[in-house]
Amino acid sequence: MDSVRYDGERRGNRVPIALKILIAGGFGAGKTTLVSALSEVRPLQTEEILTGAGIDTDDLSGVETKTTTTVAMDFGRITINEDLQLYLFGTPGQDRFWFLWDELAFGALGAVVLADTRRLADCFPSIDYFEQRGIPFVVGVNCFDDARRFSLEAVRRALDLDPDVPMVLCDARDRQSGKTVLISLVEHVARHRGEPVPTA
Ligand SMILES: Nc1nc2c(ncn2[C@@H]2O[C@H](COP(=O)(O)OP(=O)(O)OP(=O)(O)O)[C@@H](O)[C@H]2O)c(=O)[nH]1
Ligand SMILES: [Mg+2]
Repeated sequence: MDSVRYDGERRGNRVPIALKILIAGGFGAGKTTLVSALSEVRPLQTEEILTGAGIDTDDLSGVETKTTTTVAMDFGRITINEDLQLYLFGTPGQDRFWFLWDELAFGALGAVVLADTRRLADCFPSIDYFEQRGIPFVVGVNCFDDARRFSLEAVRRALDLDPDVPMVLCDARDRQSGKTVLISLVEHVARHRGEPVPTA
């Protein structure tokens, strides 16, 4: 979280700082939906149709109505002010795309792990990934209409999360709800780095 940059030709033009944030979580947890809801530009998506060919690898239990899946990444952008932009990268949800993760995570400020309480275990690999690399993250519990409601404390216990990892209930379809998740991430990153927590 740096100050302003200027362009290389020293014309004094301000170049906004771009911070990279990952939106991760298990298969079908709502990553693509969240990036789309938050992005001010038409999001880049890499959705492919789920076909019978994936029957042995794609576990659709709990998300039976899902028809597509991300096969590379999602990309979206948010302008905070003239000096700061957030670049959002949604990860693919399925294990067979793990080879992309190191590229996507390179230089990331932090991450949102979306959890779907119908398939909570699916977000363990994302949590492990960020914990092992010391990348600060928050957990957004995406409240699907047909999912049983659990308290955040119950979800925290089930995920065996450190007490300092923020958790937020959210609706990935809703921009305002998504912003609340991002704000909690930015505040968490600031605390993690020992920097002053930004105020809205
Ligand atoms: N009711 C409800 N549906 C949601 C919510 N978030 C996502 N969905 C729906 O759930 C389905 C899966 O969402 P995606 O955003 O594709 O999930 P994903 O995590 O990107 O999936 P993969 O990339 O395949 O891992 C879509 O049909 C969404 O419309 C939510 O908060 N509530
Ligand atoms: Mg997706």
